[in-house]
Amino acid sequence: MPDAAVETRSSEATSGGATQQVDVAVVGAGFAGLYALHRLRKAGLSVVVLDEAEDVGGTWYWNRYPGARCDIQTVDYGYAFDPALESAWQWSEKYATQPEILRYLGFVADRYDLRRDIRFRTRVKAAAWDEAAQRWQLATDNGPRVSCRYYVMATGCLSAPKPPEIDGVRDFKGEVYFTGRWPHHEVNLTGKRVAVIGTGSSGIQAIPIIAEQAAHLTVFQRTANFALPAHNGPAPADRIALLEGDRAGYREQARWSLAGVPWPQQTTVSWQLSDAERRERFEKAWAAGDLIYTLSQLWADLGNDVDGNTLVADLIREKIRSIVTDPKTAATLAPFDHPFGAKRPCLDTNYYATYNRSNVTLVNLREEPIKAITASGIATDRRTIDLDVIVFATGFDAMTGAVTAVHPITGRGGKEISAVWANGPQTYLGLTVAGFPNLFLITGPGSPSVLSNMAVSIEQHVDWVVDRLVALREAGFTTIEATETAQAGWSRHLADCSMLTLHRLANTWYTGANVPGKPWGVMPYAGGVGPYRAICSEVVSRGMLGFRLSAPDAPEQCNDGEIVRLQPDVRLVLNMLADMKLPAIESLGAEGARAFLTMVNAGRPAGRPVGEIVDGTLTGTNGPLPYRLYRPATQGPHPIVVYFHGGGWVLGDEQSDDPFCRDMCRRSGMIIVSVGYRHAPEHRFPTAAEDGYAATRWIAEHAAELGGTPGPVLVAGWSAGGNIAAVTCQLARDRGGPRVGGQLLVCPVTDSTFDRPSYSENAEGYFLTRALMYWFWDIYCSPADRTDPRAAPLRGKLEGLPPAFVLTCEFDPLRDEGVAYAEALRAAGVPVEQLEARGHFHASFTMVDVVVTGVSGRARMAEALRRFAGLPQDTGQLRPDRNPLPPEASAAAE
Ligand code: NA7
Repeated sequence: MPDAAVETRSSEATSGGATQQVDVAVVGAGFAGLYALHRLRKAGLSVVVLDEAEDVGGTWYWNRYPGARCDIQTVDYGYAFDPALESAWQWSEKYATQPEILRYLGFVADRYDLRRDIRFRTRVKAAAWDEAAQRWQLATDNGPRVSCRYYVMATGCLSAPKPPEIDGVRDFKGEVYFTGRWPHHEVNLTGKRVAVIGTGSSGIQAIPIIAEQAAHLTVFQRTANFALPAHNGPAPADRIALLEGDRAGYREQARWSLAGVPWPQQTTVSWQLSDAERRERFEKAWAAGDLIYTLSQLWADLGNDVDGNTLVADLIREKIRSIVTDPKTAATLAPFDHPFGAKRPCLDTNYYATYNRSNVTLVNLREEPIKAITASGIATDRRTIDLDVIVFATGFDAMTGAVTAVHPITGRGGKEISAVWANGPQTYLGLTVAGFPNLFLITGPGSPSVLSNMAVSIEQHVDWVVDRLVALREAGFTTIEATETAQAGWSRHLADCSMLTLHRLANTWYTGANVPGKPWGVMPYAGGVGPYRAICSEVVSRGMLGFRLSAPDAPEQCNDGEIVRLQPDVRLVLNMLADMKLPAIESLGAEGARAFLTMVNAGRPAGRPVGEIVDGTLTGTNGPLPYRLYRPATQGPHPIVVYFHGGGWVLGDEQSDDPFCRDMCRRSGMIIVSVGYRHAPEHRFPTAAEDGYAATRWIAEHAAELGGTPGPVLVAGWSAGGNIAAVTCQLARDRGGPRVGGQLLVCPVTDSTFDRPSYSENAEGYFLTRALMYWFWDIYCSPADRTDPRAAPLRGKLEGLPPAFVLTCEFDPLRDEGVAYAEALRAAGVPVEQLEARGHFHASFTMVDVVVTGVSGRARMAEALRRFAGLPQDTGQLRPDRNPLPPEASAAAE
């Protein structure tokens, strides 16, 4: 058996005395390294590629286990930089086998005459930045050392196999194989007793084939994984027709898509579909046999919401039960501890049906862990299984292993990258690392990489890097290095992006959780291929933002800063609004602005279902006011929250914050009564404030009729509605009731001056503009009245008010007056919880259906409401995002 996880394969040849001098050294001759070589050469740079394999192929050179195939359709899985190459190569199947992919990469190497610059059978033993020479010096185990100006790690994300982590492997007298280092000679398993440990993609592809050969196969499963049938065969005619109809357009669409495959963005959410419609969509996806299609095309909330995800997970579990005949085995195979897609799902051929064979046994390691590997087999804590062969399909030290575990990389000041990354990888754009000048990572941690079609991401990375090297040369610079500021900003952006997905809810190699002791964090960029591409371009258009460029005898250029400070979905929303070139709301007049808001709201999907929605009328000071009541699905009576919508006292109505009211109702388990208070200019100050107070009093008095619990009501509001909620608390205190148990103020208007910094910093570009706020104030309230605490509650007496939760957003003109109100309340002895939401804008938290990254803030608001009402904290049943988030993920949204 091999001595360790990795088969010994390189000879320790002596290094030659000479040093090979090149502009660029690339490690790895797989998809990335080959394209890098081609582009760099075309750019007139001298290049050497180093690879310890005997030939090209990278990951596809080593992963030769039975059944190894790609799981992105071949129509999408290949180079797209040269249409002539595309026409010259014909894939034989929908999903190509490893030998065919290897042939393809060999074909590419021949076509562009790449092998002449590749040193095979050559492992880089160490790479060090030579400060004096401003070059990288590489020690190799075969042939001369290499000195290069630029060092490119094209080492792949899944190329460093992880050790077996099970005692006794060395004692086993039979054969041991690792899927990631499968021998190049034929492995004959016929008639043998074989074990496969691991049921990730590699195990799931290999198991059905091994079962056909082995006398008996025992599969050791630690985590049941989701697998979909590949339905391999000829490439689907519709995709081929799409590609051939407009090849350039198809490829371009892939480049700007979310996952690197040109599927449109799904906008229908699960609750807009009936059970039958969802099933129909699911069956279509099951028949299509396509991971990206299934992950992206069923319904929009599948990938970012646990409830939306559970709907598809249940349907897959149903399929598993229908295929596997033994109910206990079916139950063991049904994934239960992570959302579908949170861990990389697999594409299989006959995987589940394999367990119906009489020569296959499934061992559930969650019930009977392996005690040790012995000389004759595997001992669990219940039995001993005699074996001839053990196959480890236990995966990789993904994303970082290919950089840190391959050879020491020493940057500025003698710092090693493995030490710098001790608490998790730090990169800028996933492409560069501060302190490591002229080092580039292709599909490194922090890039879309494994959450995308690698072929598309690799081309984008290589193009970006080579274009930068050419630009550097033209500008006379020789060194490029990311700044610490840019890198720290990128780490925050990565964590923000991870809130768009459910990857944080699974123990997976995406987060490092598969390697004992590895720091936790979603490593790939989850914001999507298209947005990532746009960001990389923006770095360039903003003068190489976040990079330090230098040359021995030239002044340094450093345009420092963070490329993305907004939350990723906020960025998309604001970009979309900017692209629409809408007229300024204040230019439309009150009626026009109202019509505009109605039109926008009509285009949004209906909010999530709640137990019941009742429209009614309450009695205000001068007559009836409409309200809309949202009742939870749980047994009442429930505490009541009186809610005031946003809209600058001019726009909106009791229905306009519908998605937010539904969300708060579901999360808090309380009745939300949204009040249709009167608006300016028809009803100027203090009508809205007085209506708010009167409505609260009426609702408190009629709580029992509304299904509410007796006792204090709570108030809540967003923007101008936050102003009304705050004012209502003051009026209720001063006018002898009703009793208010707490106030939730979301981006509230609290003052009537415009000189706080947020009014200038966020004056425009973030949806709520300074000009719009001026307009609202002018319509609502004459200057003489603006010091009245009913207009500017910050100017009122704050002692004796109910506890508050105050949420402010970084990119909101109202930010600082919200913060000021929270501070003033606290100074007045009022208990205050404050959330200053980083990267968010004025509408982030009410745009429930669009701004997914607001989820943890909304969960905290609901918790505050429950606390105000004296309810026990959420037991996990009320929240749509009810899986516990790792603390890092919760913190990320703030
Ligand atoms: P994966 O997806 O990391 O799968 C590895 C499997 O091995 C997985 O089921 C692991 O269980 C299991 N495993 C890992 N270590 C152990 C130990 N010590 N004991 C028992 N079981 C273990 O790697 P693959 O090679 O299958 O696929 C990698 C990617 O390549 C794939 O996602 C595609 O993108 C292509 P766990 O889930 O960690 O409990």
